[in-house]
This record gives sequence, structure tokens and C-alpha cells, in this order.
Amino acid sequence: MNLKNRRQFLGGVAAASVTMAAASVAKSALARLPEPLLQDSPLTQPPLIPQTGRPYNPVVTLNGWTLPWRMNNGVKEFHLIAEPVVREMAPGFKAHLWGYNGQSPGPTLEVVEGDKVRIFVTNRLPEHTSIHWHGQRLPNGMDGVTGLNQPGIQPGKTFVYEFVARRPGTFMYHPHADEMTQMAMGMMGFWVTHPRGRHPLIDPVDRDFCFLLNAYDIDPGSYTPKIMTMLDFNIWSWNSRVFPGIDSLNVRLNDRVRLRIGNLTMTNHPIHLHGHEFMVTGTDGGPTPKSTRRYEVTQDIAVGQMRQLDFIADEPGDWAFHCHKSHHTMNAMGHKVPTLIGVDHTGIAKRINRLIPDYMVMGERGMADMAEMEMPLPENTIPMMTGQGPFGSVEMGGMFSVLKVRADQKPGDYSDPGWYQHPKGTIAYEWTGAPLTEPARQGSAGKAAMPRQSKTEVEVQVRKPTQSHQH
Ligand SMILES: [Cu+2]
Repeated sequence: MNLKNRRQFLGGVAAASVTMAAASVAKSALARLPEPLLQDSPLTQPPLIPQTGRPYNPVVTLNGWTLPWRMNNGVKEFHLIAEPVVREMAPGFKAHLWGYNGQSPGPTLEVVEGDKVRIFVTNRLPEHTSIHWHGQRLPNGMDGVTGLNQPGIQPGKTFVYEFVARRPGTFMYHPHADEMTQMAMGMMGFWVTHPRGRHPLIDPVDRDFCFLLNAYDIDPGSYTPKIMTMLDFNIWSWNSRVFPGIDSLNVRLNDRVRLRIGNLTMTNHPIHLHGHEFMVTGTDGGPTPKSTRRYEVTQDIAVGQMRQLDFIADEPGDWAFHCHKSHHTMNAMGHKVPTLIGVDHTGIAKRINRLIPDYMVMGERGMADMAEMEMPLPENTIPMMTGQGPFGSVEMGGMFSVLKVRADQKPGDYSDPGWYQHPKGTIAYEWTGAPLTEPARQGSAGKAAMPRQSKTEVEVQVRKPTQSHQH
């Protein structure tokens, strides 16, 4: 591998540093193992242009990177280090996770259909681990299920996985050992097997982004995810980053764009793109038959699934791109807060403030105030809804980013072009003309399908449950 070559692709995107991490590997082992490389930046790294092996068009891992390899007698060799990492999930919010080679998720592995692949996996965790190569065709003994296909990799040990990347497609990797803990701690990564030459169902694209959907349960003010959580996660992330820490996807007008999105959370995520329609051109099972393709603007991605979405970025602007579950575009919040929309708090906050100086009434007019007021927060906590856009607070968190489509973005340039300059007369504006006539309004409730027996009128005072909550 060639670090110098890698560096020359860093222009435009925040500088990265790939560092050697040889400190704790014995010299004799180093003679045979590929150098373990660490990434210390959580920002999106430019594509790794292949210098050796078969050529391919590389992907860009959102807030991530591709692991360099070495060719050894025709075998592509990678070295993954399973280890504790500190991941910056957004500026001001760091999480103590487990991952690979310095980051969670681990680096993306990119190979070409037909490649012979050897992956060294060194375990620097306090417990045994393994890696399952989700979706791949491989010999049974390489499938990575601890106890079933192999013994666990004990702390300090290195195992070797060897197989041929038989099927082009997008895959994931994750431990199959103490899975609930290790995945809740952030151990996962992407694998892309590029087609060898032209493939009838895989069109070449100009920009190819990939990222994993993942989730954590981290109490505000703390650093380590709670690993016993089954469903009630509070941090919804893309590649272990939350808005406003997720990089924007910057493309050139009329680029053919591909998004490869894998879901390793414990719930489904309807991923929604504004301003464009895309087609689902691939799943974990491979490219989709053309007859099944149709245009969508939202694609639900179920647990353990990957979806590949293709579109042409032909509408200039800053387009929201997010999970459509609205509580997944929020960061950690106090869950036990009842809905108070419409409740008059006049005077109450003032009286409580005499007792609790930082007290603030939440949600009297909806929760947008929360984003505006920047409540005092415990250390190492990201606001629930935040992010400054050109017109004010975006009031978002979690699984939210922006697709930036620009006519003047150079081919191969992934840097952030800044905010979109809207042509004159194309922004929604305040009406300041003559008073408008009353709009039509639906005035009556519906009739019952059958007559009711009791005539008592009941108007429900809606109040959301505050105890049991699952999402
Ligand atoms: Cu979601």
C-alpha cells in the first residue's frame, strides 16, 4: 500500500491521518501480517483509488474510510484490529465504543468479483470475538459464527479468514460473538465487491456513497452505550455520527449517484430523499432484476438489510436526506416528558425557577423552542434538535443529512460547497399583501356508521403515555 498516494486524494476534504499502529504487535508477527492501519479522523475520507489489484470505481464511506490492502502472491490482504475506540459522534459529543482500526464503524473493505481475499483479524478487546461476513458466498468455516463455524478469537489472538469474493454486491461485516454487546458497542463495517468489468445489472455511477444505520443507548452526560438495551435506543446514527455531525453528500449536477445503506440497528428505517426519485437497484442478495425496479422517494430498510439506491442528481439545491421516523431525527431527550402543547404555563416557570434555576418548560408551543433556546446540557451531550442552516435552526438530530447538488462542483471533488444560493424568486416567502379571505375549513365531525347507544359526549384530552415506550 502507498500512504503517499493515499494522501494525494485528501485535497478538498478535511485532512486525514492514517497512522501506523505497530506498537503492540510483536516484530515477528509484523514480518508476516500486513501493517495495521488506524484512522483517527471521523470525517468522510476521499475514495481510495486502487493502486494494485483489479481496477474498480471506489465508494465513499460517509464519515468513514476504506482500508488499504496489500497484494501477496495474488491475494488481497487486509488487517482488521478489533479494539476499543473513542468515536466523535458529533462535535462536542464523544462515545466510548468498540470498533475496528481506530473507528466505529470499521473501515470499508473494497474488493473485485473473483478476488482472492485474506483478512487478518486481531482481537484487542477484553473478550472473544469473531467476524461474520454478512451476505457473502464463502466456505462454511469462514462464515464467522462463534461456536458453530469456529472457536471465538480470544483477546490478543489473530485469526485469518480466506475466501474468494464470488458475488458482486454490497455486504456488511459484524461479530457473531456476544453479538448484543459487540454490536451495541459499534462493531460493524461495510464490504463492497465491485463487478469485474461491465455487469448487465450494475450501472457505473459518478458518485457512490455507503453508510450503515446504527443506534446506541447513551445517557445524556455519559460516554459508554448501555449494552443491555433491547429496543429503547436514544442515539440514531449513520456510521456512528449524528446530525449535525453527519457530513453532507456533495455531488455535481446531473451526476449519477448511488447510495448503499445497511441497517444494523434493531428497528427499520424509512430513508427519505427530498427533491429526487431513486430506484432500488440492489439488496444484500445482489443487483435487483430490472423488471422489479420502480421509482421511490422513501425506502424502508429493515433490520439486517442493505438497500442500494440509484438516482440522477438533476435538481440543484440543498436537499434534506433523512430517516422518516421523526424521533430518529432527534438526539437523546428526556423521554418522560408529557406532551404539553396548548397547556398554559404562564408564571409557572418563574415560580419553579426560584427552586431550580435551570428549569425550562418544554413543549408549550411544540418543541421547536428547544432548538432555539439551547437549554443547558450536561457535559458530552448533543442537543436534541439543533443545526444552524442559512435560514435558522434546522431543528434536527440523529439520522439527518443534506444532499448538496451543485452545477460547479468539480468531478471527484467531495468537499462541502457551502449553502445553496437560491435563484431570485425561488424561496418561499411571507405574505405581506392584502388580508386574505378566510380559507375553507372542514366544520363537522363524521357520522357514526351505526347509531350509538349512549349519548354522553366525551372529548379526549390527549396526553402521550410517559411510562412504557419502545422505538
Ligand atoms: Cu430511523
